[in-house]
Amino acid sequence: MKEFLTVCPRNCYSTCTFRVFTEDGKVKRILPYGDNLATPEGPCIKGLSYLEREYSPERILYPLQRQPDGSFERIGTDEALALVAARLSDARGKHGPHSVLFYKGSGCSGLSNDIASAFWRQFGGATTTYGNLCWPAGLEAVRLTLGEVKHNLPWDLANASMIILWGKNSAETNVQEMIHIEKARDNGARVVVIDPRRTITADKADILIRPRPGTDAALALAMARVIIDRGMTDNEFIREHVTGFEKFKASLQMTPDKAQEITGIPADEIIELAMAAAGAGRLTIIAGYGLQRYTNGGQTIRSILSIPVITGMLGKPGCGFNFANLQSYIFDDIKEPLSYYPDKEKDKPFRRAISMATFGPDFFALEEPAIEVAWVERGNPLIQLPGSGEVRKAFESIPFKVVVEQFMTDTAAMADIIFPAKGIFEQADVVGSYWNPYAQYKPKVTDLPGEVIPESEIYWRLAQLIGIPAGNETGIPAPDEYDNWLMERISHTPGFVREELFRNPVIPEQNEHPAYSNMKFDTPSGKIELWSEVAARQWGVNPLPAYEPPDEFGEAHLPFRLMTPNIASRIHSQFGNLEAIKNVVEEPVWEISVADARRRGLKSGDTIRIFNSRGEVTGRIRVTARVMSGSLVFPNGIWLGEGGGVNRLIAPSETDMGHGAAFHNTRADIEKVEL
Ligand SMILES: Nc1nc2c(c(=O)[nH]1)N[C@H]1C(S)=C(S)[C@@H](COP(=O)(O)OP(=O)(O)OC[C@H]3O[C@@H](n4cnc5c(=O)[nH]c(N)nc54)[C@H](O)[C@@H]3O)O[C@H]1N2
Ligand SMILES: Nc1nc2c(c(=O)[nH]1)N[C@H]1C(S)=C(S)[C@@H](COP(=O)(O)OP(=O)(O)OC[C@H]3O[C@@H](n4cnc5c(=O)[nH]c(N)nc54)[C@H](O)[C@@H]3O)O[C@H]1N2
Ligand SMILES: [Mo]
Repeated sequence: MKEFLTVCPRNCYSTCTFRVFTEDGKVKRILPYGDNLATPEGPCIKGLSYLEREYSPERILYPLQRQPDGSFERIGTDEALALVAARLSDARGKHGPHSVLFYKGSGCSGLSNDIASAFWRQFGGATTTYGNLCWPAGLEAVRLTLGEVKHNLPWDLANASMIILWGKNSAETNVQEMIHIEKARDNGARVVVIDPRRTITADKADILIRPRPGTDAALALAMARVIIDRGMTDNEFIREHVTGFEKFKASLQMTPDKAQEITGIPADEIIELAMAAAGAGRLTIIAGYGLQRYTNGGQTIRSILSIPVITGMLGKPGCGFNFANLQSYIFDDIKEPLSYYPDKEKDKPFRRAISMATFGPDFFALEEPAIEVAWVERGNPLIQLPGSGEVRKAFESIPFKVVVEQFMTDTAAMADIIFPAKGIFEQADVVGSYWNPYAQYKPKVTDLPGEVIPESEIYWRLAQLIGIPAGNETGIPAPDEYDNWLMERISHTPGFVREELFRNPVIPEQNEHPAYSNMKFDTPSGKIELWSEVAARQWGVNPLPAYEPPDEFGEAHLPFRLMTPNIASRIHSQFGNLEAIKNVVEEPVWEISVADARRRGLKSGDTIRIFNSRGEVTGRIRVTARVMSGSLVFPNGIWLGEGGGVNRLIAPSETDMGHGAAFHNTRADIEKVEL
């Protein structure tokens, strides 16, 4: 057997390194790689399922063309490329390049994705999206406060004496982090989870605090007030490194009693938590992404971040604020956050952009030219975008759609032409991470099956057909230039040795650990900004961290709030179709609290209709004490055929900063369906 070291390119914190073994050109075995200190125990169940996924009979291996009756038929690659090239040329010739929509999701990371941007630039531009479904409110909040988004090495958690997992469910979404949290506990650390749900992460913690969804800023600000009132701040740290502290202090109207009213957490628990945090000595707060997908999400993150700031728990071992660590994003084009901003002036000649969070309404508000051709890759917008009813209508209205996919997703099912997408083992690439500190090389391990060609080659061949300048210089390398292109691409980046990258994961030289230990903050004042002029100017929010109740979108009268978290067995809409996964997980169900079930006369297994002004879905319920009264919980990413489609109920709306999607503000009511 031949052995390779590779990395999982899914959109996940862990970005696990693992060893793969091939025989006769097929991957036979996957084993952990202990020398990546962040992910020493190897991949999760999804990573192990690559053995099935890459060879799944459901994988699309040939280009497919939609037939008049809606079914798909295999079509030759040359023919498919010619058809698509003709539609693209025609749209561009008649209506300009902005009549083509380029939509990319987060399905596969790596430098090769740059080739898509290069192609569309050479095409003359396109209509694209800005913002992001995932994390931009929090990224922006950290950036406004600290200048850069980074944190200590994952294994430094073992040095913490207290860890607060604030709205993060690591046991499902970052399983590798639990290794380091367990070490901290062995060393005597206290672990607190703050989450409206009792997650499986909470099962492994010492304390669970369950605020009402969307109210964490009130909790954090009350804690800050307790810390200040009791004289537990680090005054020297504040004097040296923080701006706006006096204004912040003067603004703090949030007493523990008031926070109790808002969050539902008893005032004495708030006081106790605040004092434990300030007195911890080495406090690490790990903030997840669920709690920033609200209309107040950015301000929530700024409020929580005020706690390590006023207690001086930054820049030291065992301390910090872990939201994301972008220190392995060393390659210019994948660096945050530039691609997330609608830099309208700069981008004008290249593109017209609509917000991902409000895709449906933005799409229908587009002026001339209308969209003639859509190109979708690495994403499943029909399932993952909020307001998915409008998203469906938008796609239905587009005359010609191309989707590059591995499986027949709900989005692929709407395509006119499907190009089969490469698998994890089938093209070399370089992958960064937002948690794992290593930059990693992903080698080509197996040949491409069927008639699969990677996107890089699809673009190169289309460029030939359309008459777009292609080749290494234009960023659209020919297939036999691809490896050189990748090599060159990484050679210009300082901070790591290229040859070493081919051997093992590399922590770039410029990785700062502990993060912020040089006490340089890339903010306008050069200090940590509790008061941020930029926040007020750019996003129209209070320049100080503040609590705003979450917007109810005019549906405050509906009794339930929808929570649509991520689950261990899938990455959003991926993996759920595999036998390896189906064998170990139950069908997705709607979770409802014991109290609400009793009130509505419901029991586990009943079918309910979940509805609001935007639409309805139906599903079976599970009655559980893990969910708070007033919440309904259903995982995101479930395909329509599996009973998904929850994003139909979710209003297309942006977070307070960063152009994120406020998925979790949604309210709904339920009704029992008599079968
Ligand atoms: N297995 C698996 N791993 C994944 C993913 C996946 O789909 N599956 N997705 C990856 C991606 S793209 C992302 S963005 C991350 C997300 O990783 P996480 O941030 O851990 O995941 P979420 O499920 O979005 O949210 C975390 C928790 O926030 C809680 N929450 C919701 N609202 C509130 C609130 O108002 N206050 C508080 N305190 N908590 C709240 C939810 O109950 C949930 O348990 O995970 C990555 N890793
Ligand atoms: N209601 C609700 N909705 C949410 C969220 C939520 O919390 N609640 N979370 C949001 C978040 S955090 C995120 S990140 C988004 C994720 O939403 P998306 O970015 O759409 O991600 P996935 O659902 O993982 O779909 C990725 C697709 O890419 C395909 N793919 C994999 N590899 C390749 C490749 O190499 N090439 C091509 N062309 N395709 C490939 C996969 O088969 C899969 O169908 O969803 C968001 N949607
Ligand atoms: Mo995400």
